[in-house]
Amino acid sequence: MTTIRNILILTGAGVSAESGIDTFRGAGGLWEGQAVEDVATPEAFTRDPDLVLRFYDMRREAIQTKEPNAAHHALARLDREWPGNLLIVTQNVDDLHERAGAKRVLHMHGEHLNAWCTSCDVRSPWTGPLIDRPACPACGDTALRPDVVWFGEVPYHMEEIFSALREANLFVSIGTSGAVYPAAGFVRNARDLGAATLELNLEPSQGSLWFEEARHGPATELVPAWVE
Ligand code: BV8
Repeated sequence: MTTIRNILILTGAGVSAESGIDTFRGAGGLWEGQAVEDVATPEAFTRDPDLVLRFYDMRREAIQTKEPNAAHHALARLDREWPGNLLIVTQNVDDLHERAGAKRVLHMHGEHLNAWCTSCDVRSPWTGPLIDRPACPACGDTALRPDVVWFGEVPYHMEEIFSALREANLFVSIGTSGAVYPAAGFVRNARDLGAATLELNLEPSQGSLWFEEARHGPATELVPAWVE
């Protein structure tokens, strides 16, 4: 049994569900009846920028009223106390991992609380709406978009993520449906590279079969129990 030194944790919308942030594909659906591929794409932004900006304005405002839950706090504690390498790769664009105190966090799909200027390419912290086309803090142009990775765009931090996958002895996937790549393929990369694999999710994900172990239930129960 390899000693667990390096842990790679992948989180998805399910880790924030109990904080009141809707998941993408759960019942009730986050996407206001829109197909996610119709809103989270550069084509949608070109076709109907107001629709996309309003959608992200609504979500950016909503997350600022939400609090981290017991799963975020347990992961932050693990991050503080774990002596080996530990990396939380989140698909989420909320900041609940950080607000729970986690430090070693990478947002592979971007962050709601940043705006990205398509004119000067600078990303700036942003909490307000973008629908009124505010001026970029860096260059003054009115060319800000959500700093979020849409379908067809390249996820952030892939180099760092793959080098953490190569080092990992344990890969834990928490609260994700395994519907979106390349994140959904990480469990296979981890296995091929010799890591142990664990899924903590409300129900079996699309990738469940690839995990050596899978525990099903709410993250606020499963994650603190696993961290203990
Ligand atoms: C890329 C934006 C190239 C942010 C998102 C065909 C085959 C394979 C791939 C593709 C293909 N066709 C197209 C692709 C590529 C595409 C893709 O995967 N499409 C899918 C639809 C097939 N991927 C891309 O375009 C990506 N880019 O591939 O570039 C590349 C590749 C490698 C290296 C370099 C370049 C970019 C994808 C990013 C898209 N952006 N969001 C935003 O608006 O928020 S995706 C969106 O869905 C989220 O960001 C998230 O990442 C993703 C998955 O959602 P989940 O987080 O899993 O949430 P979901 O609701 O689905 O599931 C929640 C889970 O939680 C459920 O299982 C539920 O049971 C569980 N749960 C619920 N409550 C709880 C719970 N668990 C525990 N406790 C609870 N209480």
